[in-house]
Amino acid sequence: MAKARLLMTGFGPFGDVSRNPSGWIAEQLAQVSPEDLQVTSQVLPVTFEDAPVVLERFVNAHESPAPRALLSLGVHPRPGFCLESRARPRPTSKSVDNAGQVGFQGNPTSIQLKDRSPSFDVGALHKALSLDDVSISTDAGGYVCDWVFQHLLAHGQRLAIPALFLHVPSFDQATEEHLLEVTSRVAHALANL
Ligand code: PCA
Repeated sequence: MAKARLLMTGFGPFGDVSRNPSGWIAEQLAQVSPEDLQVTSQVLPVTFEDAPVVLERFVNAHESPAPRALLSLGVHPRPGFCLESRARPRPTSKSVDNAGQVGFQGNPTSIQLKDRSPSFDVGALHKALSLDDVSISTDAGGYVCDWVFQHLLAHGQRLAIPALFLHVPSFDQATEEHLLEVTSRVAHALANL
């Protein structure tokens, strides 16, 4: 049987994160494609303007035949993993991105979002995963991850497939093995909804 295809993104370096685990995980899982999954990945730049553009190009290039799900990853400064359950309409963080911008400076986007939350029951997915250091978050941070999350949701809605944002801990807080293990479990659960 053909493997289920999942599109995964992570981010490159930014601020004081010189090695971003999210981009690393996405690249690793595309190489080893866990269990019955075929992961195709893309590393996004940490800029409000370019990240959604690179995301759109990536999804468009791989949307036929339709992937089973979309999963975006980003690092956060906390221990543990967060399944993000709500995206903000506009960035609110005061931190500059890699282009020196605070928030999105371009024209208002034409994103058509029916809902700012994933189309499936994140609570049920969380319960099914049953992993100690994975929790549900209602605040994706208001920075570039949050901004990408709403674009990701729009792609998921357009393609009628599940889309999810997962915040992962830094390399200081989790081993490489654990980062790969938890992310592949989430990817697997998402692709099998
Ligand atoms: N984390 C940042 C942006 C890129 C990343 O990996 C965030 O949480 O918004």
